[in-house]
Amino acid sequence: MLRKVLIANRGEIACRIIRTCHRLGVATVAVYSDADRDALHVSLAGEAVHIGPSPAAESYLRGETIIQAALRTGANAIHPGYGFLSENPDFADAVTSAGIRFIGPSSDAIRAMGLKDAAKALMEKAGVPVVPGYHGAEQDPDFLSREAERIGFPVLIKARAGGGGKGMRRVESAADFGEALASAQREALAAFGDPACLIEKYIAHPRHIEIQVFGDDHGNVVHLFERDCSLQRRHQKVIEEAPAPGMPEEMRLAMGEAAVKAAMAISYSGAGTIEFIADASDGLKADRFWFMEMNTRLQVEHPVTEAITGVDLVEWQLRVASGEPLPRSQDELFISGWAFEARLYAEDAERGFLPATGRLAHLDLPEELARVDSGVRAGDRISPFYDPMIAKIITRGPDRQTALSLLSAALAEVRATGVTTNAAFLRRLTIQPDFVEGLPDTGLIDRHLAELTIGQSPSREAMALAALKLSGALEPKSRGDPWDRLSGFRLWAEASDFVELDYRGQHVPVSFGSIGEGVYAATVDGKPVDFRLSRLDAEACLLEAAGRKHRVHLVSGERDVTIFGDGENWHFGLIDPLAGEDEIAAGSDRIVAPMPGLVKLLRATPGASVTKGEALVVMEAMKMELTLAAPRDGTIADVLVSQGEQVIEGAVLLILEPEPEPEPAPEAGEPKDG
Ligand code: MV4
Repeated sequence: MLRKVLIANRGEIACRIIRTCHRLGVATVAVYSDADRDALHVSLAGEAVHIGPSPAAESYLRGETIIQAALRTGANAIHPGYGFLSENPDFADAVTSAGIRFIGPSSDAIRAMGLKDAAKALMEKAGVPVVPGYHGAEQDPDFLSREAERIGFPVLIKARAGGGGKGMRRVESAADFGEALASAQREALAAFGDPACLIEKYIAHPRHIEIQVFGDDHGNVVHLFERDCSLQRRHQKVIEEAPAPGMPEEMRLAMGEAAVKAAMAISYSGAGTIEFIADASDGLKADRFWFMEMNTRLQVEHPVTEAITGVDLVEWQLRVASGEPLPRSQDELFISGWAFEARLYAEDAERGFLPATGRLAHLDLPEELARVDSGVRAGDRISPFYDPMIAKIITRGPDRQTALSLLSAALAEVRATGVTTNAAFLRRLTIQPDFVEGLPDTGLIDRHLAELTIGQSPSREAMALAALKLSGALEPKSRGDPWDRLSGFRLWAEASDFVELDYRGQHVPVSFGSIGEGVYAATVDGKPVDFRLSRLDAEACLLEAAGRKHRVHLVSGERDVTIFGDGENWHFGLIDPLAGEDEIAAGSDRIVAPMPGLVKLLRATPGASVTKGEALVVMEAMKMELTLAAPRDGTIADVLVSQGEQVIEGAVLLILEPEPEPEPAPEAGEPKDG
């Protein structure tokens, strides 16, 4: 077995790999950048080596630095995870040349699958079904146009170096072909430095179905069935599942066989995925799937395969890398049950899935209902340097409906504050009727975007509850009812209290009081509500309103509270009754973001003196750069953002010390500081 493994990655995948290593008694070495000094993967590993500044290009992509770290710590293998250097054949070669095992396929296998046209030609030769099309090197427009005619319209033009949909053009008729080709080639050249394109028959109702394969160094290859990744948005996978709904057994056999053939053709060793596109216009059919590409790494969504097969794929990677044969033969592999994975991201679905950054003040993940693969914990920062994934939530059940209900329940238990997440968006997806029916498709999210991204508004009862919490009315007191200082003996008139809430920039006046044991009456924005409240634990209570009980959680900061209930969450701030006047007086004391965007440069530290017009912040918003300057001479009192942070419109970025009272003019002739 491998003695010590260096994990050339970060986040959840580094943590996930470390856990399997430790279970098998293999020592681990983590690597980390400046931003990851206190990251979870660093604290889990046996030892850790600093490899450079925060940008990936200066740390996690520095192959030589990482190899040096392995040599220095005596690691005899490197696991690349996914992304970063995982599919870089030169890195695989450099690792091997340094006398270290690369936990992955040979560099030849990585190279063979790197260029999409060459990979397709190779697969076609190996007898794997490939989408009808032209995958050759000839790029003459007239020639390609004739090829398009031969294939039959509509066709899809794709960049040979592409992926992720860049440089793709659908062409309906011969008349449009020339222009579409020229534009695809320009885009491909700009994006990949390679203008070459291939032409394919256009599949109008595609499903993305991929097969997990595994090879060893003894010529064995098996497959571990399929994953359906059709639920995507802008080529980003959102929820994956295994097996694929509606897949006939005959098609499963044919796809598995094709995938094994593909891996055999390149003597594949280790974990890999063969990505197929299936035409689902008439249901899934055994003769309507085609090879798209091969990913020569462990994938993000590998846990759904683990959930239905009972195999630890990282364990298999380690065993195969140490020269062992595959632990199981094809006859010993079965699908058992159904599994889903949802990708929990720091992003704001309602604002066009804008990545969110900041400090995760509070983080509860549903460990009892699901397998949770995460690389962060409460208190960590989601930085702009890396993928903003918070966790993968994986559920398994005996059947699809059970696994999906579990996913829905698990997502409703996600409670994060400080950073906006897509948890509510994901949960709405789990109850979307077409998806529940087992009809995932690549266009589903876009077709239902509004209903999936726009959340329910908070009920008036929820607003009243927020007001109670923010006023301190729910805090335990040393005497009387420990839960509620307002309950019991006081009369409504006496107990009445008032706060003004901030909900998404709107001011909501709330007055409230207790009219009995756990019974409240309130006026929210002028409208009366009444409700009952009973406490469940430190954070949770039951809110009974209009004859229905809702389990809600309250997570509060110093002057704000987030209410989690019904799978949704709402954030409320407390408006300081004096702030209005302050704000006017302090108008020129604050530097505010004029639009949502990224803080690219920050030239301000508390205590520094600034002069009027001095550039303090550079923001990037909608591809434009915007410089925010000091509105007057003064001293910086507070810096409320950090470089790389994403901010909303109106966010206060910097505060200046209040302007001093005018001082008497200095005497003439008094020396002045330069
Ligand atoms: C296609 C296609 C239709 N016809 N190829 C998108 C990214 C790349 N990996 C392959 N993609 C597609 N290739 C042919 N010949 C439609 C897509 C496609 C897609 C595929 C899988 C999952 C989601 C998708 C979303 C849009 C387009």
